[in-house]
Amino acid sequence: MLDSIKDFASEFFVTGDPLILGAQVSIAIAMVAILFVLSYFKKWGWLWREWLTTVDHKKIGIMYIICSILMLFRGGVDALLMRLQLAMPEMQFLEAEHYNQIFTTHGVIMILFMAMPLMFGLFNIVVPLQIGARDVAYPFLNALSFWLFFWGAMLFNVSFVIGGSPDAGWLAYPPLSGLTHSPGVGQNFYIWGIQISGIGSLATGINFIVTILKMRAPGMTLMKMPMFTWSVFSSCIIIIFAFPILTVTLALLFLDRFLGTHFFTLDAGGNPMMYINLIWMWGHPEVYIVVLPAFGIFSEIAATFSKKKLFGYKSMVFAMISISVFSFFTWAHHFFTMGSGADVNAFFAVTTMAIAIPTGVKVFNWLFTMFRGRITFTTPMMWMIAFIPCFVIGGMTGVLLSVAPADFQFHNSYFLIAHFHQVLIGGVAFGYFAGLYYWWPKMFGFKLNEHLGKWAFWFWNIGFYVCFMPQYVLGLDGMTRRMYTYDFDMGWGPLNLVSTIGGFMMGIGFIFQVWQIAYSIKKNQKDVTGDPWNGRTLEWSIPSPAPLYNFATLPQVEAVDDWWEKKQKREQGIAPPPAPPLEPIHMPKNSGIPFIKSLLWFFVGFGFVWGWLWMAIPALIGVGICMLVRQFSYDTDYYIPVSEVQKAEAQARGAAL
Ligand code: HEM
Ligand SMILES: [Cu+2]
Repeated sequence: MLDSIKDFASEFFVTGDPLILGAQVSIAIAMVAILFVLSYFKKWGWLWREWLTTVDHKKIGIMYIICSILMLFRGGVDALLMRLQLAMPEMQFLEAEHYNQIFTTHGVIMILFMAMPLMFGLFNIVVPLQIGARDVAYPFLNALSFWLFFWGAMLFNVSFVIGGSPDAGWLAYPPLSGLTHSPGVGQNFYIWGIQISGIGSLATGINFIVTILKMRAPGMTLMKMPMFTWSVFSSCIIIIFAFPILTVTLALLFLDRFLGTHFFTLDAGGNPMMYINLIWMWGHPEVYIVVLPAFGIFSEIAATFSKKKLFGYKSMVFAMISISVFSFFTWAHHFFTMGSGADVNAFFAVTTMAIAIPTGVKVFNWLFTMFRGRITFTTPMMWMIAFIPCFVIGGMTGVLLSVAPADFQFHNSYFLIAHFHQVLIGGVAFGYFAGLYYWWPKMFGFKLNEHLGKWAFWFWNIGFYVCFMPQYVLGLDGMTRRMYTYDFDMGWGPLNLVSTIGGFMMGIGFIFQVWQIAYSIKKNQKDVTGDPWNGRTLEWSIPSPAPLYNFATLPQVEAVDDWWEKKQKREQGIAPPPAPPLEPIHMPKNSGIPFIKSLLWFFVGFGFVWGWLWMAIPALIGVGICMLVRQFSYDTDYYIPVSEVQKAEAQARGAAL
């Protein structure tokens, strides 16, 4: 009896490595500390009422952002561990298997559990405020999306201490990810973690498309929408077409592993290349899902801090939409080496190169927006300016990779690693950082400290080039990706050392950011204007942080950059039309169901990971019950009476004077 418990425990808990043991101990301590603090300060009720059951888009946005910063920390630690291992030839810091796990978790976490939630956080915080709405179209679904993401991410992360991490790369190609080559549970954690959070992402895509189409303030026609909202719209269009592919692909992979079907096996009629095609039909659009909103952020920032209208609004919209369509026709550039022949490769090479055209249009639009503008070098603007050369180099190396015959040389080399980090860090990460700095005062009512922000900026930026430029050379010298160590004789040592130093400089940049956040919270220099950057769009017309109902009366929109135009008119002495009388405001009620239902999904996933149907099936029934309960709840909304709106407005505006 005792022996079988011991056997089970040794399979269940990840053991052996001191790094993992250390992490296990610190996770346990952190959890106990959190439980203690919540109980000691009697905060459980507050946590449940204010956060776990909230359907307020602003709070959901904040929760997304907190999670993504934690995930950036974990993904970043993974990155630095790998860089340490590669710093010198024949290093013996990580073993091969451990290295494989780390690049897999790093890739998955950075893209799916860092970039995606940071993006959704910004969607949530900004879009309803920018379009003059009181919430998203489906607030309940929005909360469900968040909690599905949260518990999916938890399921993925728990593999670090329970069962073992996946190690077949961030896209889990079979046959490596199949049962024969990955018999452990790590790959199941991968499938279920991504699957659960992926359903949440799909729901968010639907939610924001409906929000943008149906909830805009009166007068805001499509062509008067702020550019960030356009970018969210085009990103969500991609989400609703791409995420179902991911769901199906992972489901088929799971069937192969769980029931022994042969969709992607090498024998019995299966074909692993089918998986690779399918996963990239999602995977390539996915990179545009995350980069388009960054383009939107940069457009807002370029206009605001150059004090000029965005140059070429229409061409920008056209470029965004054409990128979202084109992104579906380039997937095979990830495996030109598959052997599909010259015609197929030529098609995908040309479509890939074609995407450079709308992207180039955007770069010129940003440059012309800044041209002759009165530029102020705030931190968001600095990230914006640094992004342009970085993204241009990344884009150009991308065009090099798209030359199919040349790609036979570059494929899976460090040249590729340098290229995609250049667009993912220089485009996506820098973009979201800029957005976070820009909208932070709207979220919390105070700015982040600019001085510390500039330190963070320089460490990240210089570190970036020091880390990734040498990798282009290493790639051309023949160093391939996912290599856990290399011989002294290869001569790759010095450049790798430089690259590692750059990686750690970015780590210091991150520490500065955390310090900056902590410092600014402590200082709490209130922004009483609601419009600290002299902004152009509607979110800056209301107090910060926005009141529960966002807009006491819905704004009447007349122009692109409506708020800017209204301010101009006011300066010219033209009085704004009198505000319409206040009316009771219709709001959604909080609900515990999204949290509980997603937690049940976690148990469904955990059960299937281990093949424990006794856990998975009851949890699945629980999910069904949650759906029924929601189906028959009729008391889901309420009205805020005028007197309360008046009180809240007086308070917020009072603070604003
Ligand atoms: C903070 C600085 C970062 C550093 C130093 C870094 C470093 C690395 C390293 C060393 C690898 C493994 C290369 C290999 O052995 O094949 C890697 C892979 C990868 N990174 Fe990063 N990375 C960083 C940030 C990011 C970000 C922000 C993203 C995405 C938003 C990202 C996405 C990926 C992906 C998708 C892979 C491929 C994983 C795989 O091969 O399965 N990285 N990175
Ligand atoms: Cu691609």
